[in-house]
Amino acid sequence: MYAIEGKRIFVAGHRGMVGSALLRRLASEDCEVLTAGRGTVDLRDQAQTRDWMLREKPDAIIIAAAKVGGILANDTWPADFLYDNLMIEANLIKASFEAGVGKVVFLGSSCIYPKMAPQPMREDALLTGPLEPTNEWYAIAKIAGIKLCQAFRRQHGCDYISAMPTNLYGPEDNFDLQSSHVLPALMRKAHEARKSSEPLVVWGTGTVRREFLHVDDCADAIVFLLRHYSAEEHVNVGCGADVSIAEVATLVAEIVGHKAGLVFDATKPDGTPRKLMDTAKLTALGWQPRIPLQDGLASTYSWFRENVAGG
Ligand code: GFB
Repeated sequence: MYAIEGKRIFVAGHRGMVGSALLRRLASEDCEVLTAGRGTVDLRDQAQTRDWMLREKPDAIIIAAAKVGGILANDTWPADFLYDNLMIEANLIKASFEAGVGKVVFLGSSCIYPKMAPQPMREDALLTGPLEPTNEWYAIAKIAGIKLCQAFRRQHGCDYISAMPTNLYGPEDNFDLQSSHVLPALMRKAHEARKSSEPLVVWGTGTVRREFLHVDDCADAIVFLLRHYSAEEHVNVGCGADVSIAEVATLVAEIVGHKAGLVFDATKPDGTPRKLMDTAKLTALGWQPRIPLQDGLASTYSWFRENVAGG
């Protein structure tokens, strides 16, 4: 439906895990990729964002720029997660309209759904119940982004769409133990403890379940939706299977070679009990993930060793 050949595509947030995966994915396409580092334009600043967009006039934009983090970061910095994300998306979506951008893909998160949404979570579960308290600030910003795309589509006929990825992992992830998501944290902790008899410390009870998708699969799905999807409702992006945190911690420990077992830190929050996406809509459009969890974790661990841990 939307030909990207010969187009100028702005990847907002190209230094992040998703943005850098989009650059890798788009490198094989016949399109020009535009990027803007933080030193060039602060996307939280309306005038800077508008000026840059009016000057560059991209044909399409993928909004991968966001303030992101794991459960503790979300819980600790609610103002940043709400304000920064509202500003980034509002500035980019309005500036896209003003600059005549032909297609916008806005990226959200599976935490937009109610804490107790029926599993697997369908797109129409949005706004049917209360959110998970640890990440409601981020979720509300992302829900506002979906609604802003829908509003511009309704009022002005803009081809703005939204994709909701599940929990992602892969190269360029944040491995900082306080602000990261679960997989990079477990990988780092297992790596650092692998030669000792120290158990791997897992936050929460380990019983909650998450669906993990490799970021290269996610980038592929986003480019697929950029090309093939144009409608008001957002689309879930996931792999359709979940694991418990204890199971995935065991898998990480095996991959890393950590053998001293797991211990659970109940002082840390569990968050949502389960977050499994219903991916029927994306599957019906013709997209499938390719990277099994075990392979994706093994290659991410190699990336971590080479790029973060120093061997
Ligand atoms: O990945 P994570 O931080 O985020 O945590 P959420 C997932 C689960 O893993 C929680 C547990 O139950 C954590 O308690 N966990 C175990 C750990 N060990 C660790 C650890 O060492 N570090 C971390 N971070 N978790 C985020 C949202 O929720 O997911 C965001 O806060 C966003 O808004 C993102 O939606 C995708 O899956 O709970």
